Amino acid sequence: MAEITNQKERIQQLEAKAVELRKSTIEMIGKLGVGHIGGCLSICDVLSALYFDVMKIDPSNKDWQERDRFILSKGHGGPALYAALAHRGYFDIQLLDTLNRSNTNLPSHCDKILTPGVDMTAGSLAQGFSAAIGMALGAKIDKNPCRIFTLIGDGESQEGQIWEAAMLAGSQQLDNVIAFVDYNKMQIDGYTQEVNGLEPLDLKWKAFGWHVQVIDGHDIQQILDSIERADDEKGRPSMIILNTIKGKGAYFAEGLVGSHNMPVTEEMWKKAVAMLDEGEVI
Ligand SMILES: Cc1ncc(C[n+]2csc(CCOP(=O)(O)OP(=O)(O)O)c2C)c(N)n1
Ligand SMILES: [Mg+2]
Repeated sequence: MAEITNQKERIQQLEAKAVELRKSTIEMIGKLGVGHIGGCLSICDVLSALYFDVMKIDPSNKDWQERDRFILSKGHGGPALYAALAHRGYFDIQLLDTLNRSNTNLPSHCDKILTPGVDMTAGSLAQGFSAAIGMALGAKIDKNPCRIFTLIGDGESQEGQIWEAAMLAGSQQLDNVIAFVDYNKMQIDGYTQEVNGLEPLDLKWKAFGWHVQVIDGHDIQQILDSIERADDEKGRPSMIILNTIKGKGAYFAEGLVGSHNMPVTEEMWKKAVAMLDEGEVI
């Protein structure tokens, strides 16, 4: 009974964290006036699970060799990652107000030299994923027990470079990789299925030698369970396909292709944050 209560509390805390990450992301982009809000809000739940539960990390020792890594290959999701890093204690939350301004440590796309806690520079789609697979191979050679988590977009999945790296990870049996696709069904120009369809996405990853799971990317319990199963899987890398909603949690962005990189006014961000504060589900 106590175990069930603890698990319920654990999930509730991570759900609450995800709301905090969404609020910070909306506020950060809103204060700047424009940004990739759609693709940031679709990944807040997985970021909450990773940074506040799953990953073996230590913000006070950010260069710890055996730490787990997270590579946000869709680097335009930087603001959501910055929210997670700030709330996890890598830097002052006030710094979020400097997003993408001159001399900032928080550029719109991730930069590992500038931002404490960022494990790889990204922004040119698919390069982060290749780097993640290279890191995993390096960790195996070094006998470093760390895990490499990485996240790609669904539009990003159309890049040939993704599949080169996928093939290598499968053939090298890199079971220290746990990857996610943010399957929000939308990319910069429209619906992914119309631009260059990915289906059957699960079978494609399986064919490349990966263990594959398909889950609701906004359900913390499913995210935790799928990572646990991925951890248990030996001899092959793991892909977790997250069914998500672009712009999740912001009334002006949710489910809209136009939320890819959109202007956000003060009125919009304040109303959206207030709605999240009041627990209003849209
Ligand atoms: C190599 C490369 N080509 C094009 C772009 C421009 N670009 C940035 S985001 C994006 C769409 C990505 O879509 P998706 O992966 O679905 O991410 P989401 O917007 O859903 O977060 C494009 C084409 C880029 N950053 N890198
Ligand atoms: Mg997408």
